[in-house]
Amino acid sequence: MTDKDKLTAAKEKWAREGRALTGEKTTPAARRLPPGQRETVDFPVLDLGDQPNLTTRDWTLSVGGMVDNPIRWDWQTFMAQPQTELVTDIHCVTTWSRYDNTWAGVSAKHLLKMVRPRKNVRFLLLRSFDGYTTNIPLARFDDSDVLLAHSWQGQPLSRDHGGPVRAVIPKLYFWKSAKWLRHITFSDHDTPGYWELRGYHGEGDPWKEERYS
Ligand SMILES: Nc1nc2c(c(=O)[nH]1)N[C@H]1C(S)=C(S)[C@@H](COP(=O)(O)O)O[C@H]1N2
Ligand SMILES: [Mo]
Repeated sequence: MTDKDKLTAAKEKWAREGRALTGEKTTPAARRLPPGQRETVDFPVLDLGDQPNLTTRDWTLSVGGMVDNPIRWDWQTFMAQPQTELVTDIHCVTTWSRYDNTWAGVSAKHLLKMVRPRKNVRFLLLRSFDGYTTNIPLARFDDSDVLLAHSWQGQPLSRDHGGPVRAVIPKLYFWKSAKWLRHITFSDHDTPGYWELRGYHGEGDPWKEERYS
C-alpha cells in the first residue's frame, strides 16, 4: 500500500467506527472549542501526500457551472480584486483546533458578486491541483468569514498549507478548506468530494459534530 492508500484506509476506518464522537451539545457562543476538539499551537499539515509545486505564474482559478459570469483568474487578476484580512479558528476532524489564524485573500462574498450564481444553485464543488475535491452548500460558502486565502500570519501561504491559494471556511471542519485551489463549480445538486465519498459528512459543522455521514 502507498502512504496515500494507508491514510485513506485509516480515515475510512474512523468513519466506520465513529472515532472521537462525543454526542455533546454546544453552541459557538457557549464555548470556543467545539465538542471532541483540543487546542494545538502548531499547524499540522494534512493532505494526500501529493503537494503540487505551483508558482504564482502557473496558478489559475476558474469558476463555472451554473453562474451568469464564469471567470478565470490568473495571479495578477486575483490579486487585483478587493482584499480582505480575517482572524479565524481552525477545527480539523482529526480533533485538533488552532486559534487566531490571520488570513488574507479574496472573500467568498466578492467572488459571488463577480460570478452571479443562478437562482437554483445550492452546492459548490471545489477542485484542487492535487486532484482533491470537496463539496460545500452554497449557504455555508456565502458567509462573511469565507476566504480564498493567499497568506497566513502575514506571510505568503506556504506550499504545504496550500499555496498559492486555498479556501478557508472557518465554520466547517478543515477538510472543506481545499488547498491548492484550482476550480469551483456551482450546481443545483450535491456532488460528494474525496472524503465525503469515504464516510465523511456532507456539511461538516464542528458545532453539530458532523464528522461522519
Ligand atoms: N487540495 C487538498 N486540500 C486539502 C486536503 C488535501 O489532501 N488536498 N486535505 C484536507 C484536510 S483533510 C485537512 S485537515 C486540511 C489540512 O490543511 P493543512 O495541511 O493546512 O493543515 O486541508 C484540507 N484540504
Ligand atoms: Mo483533515
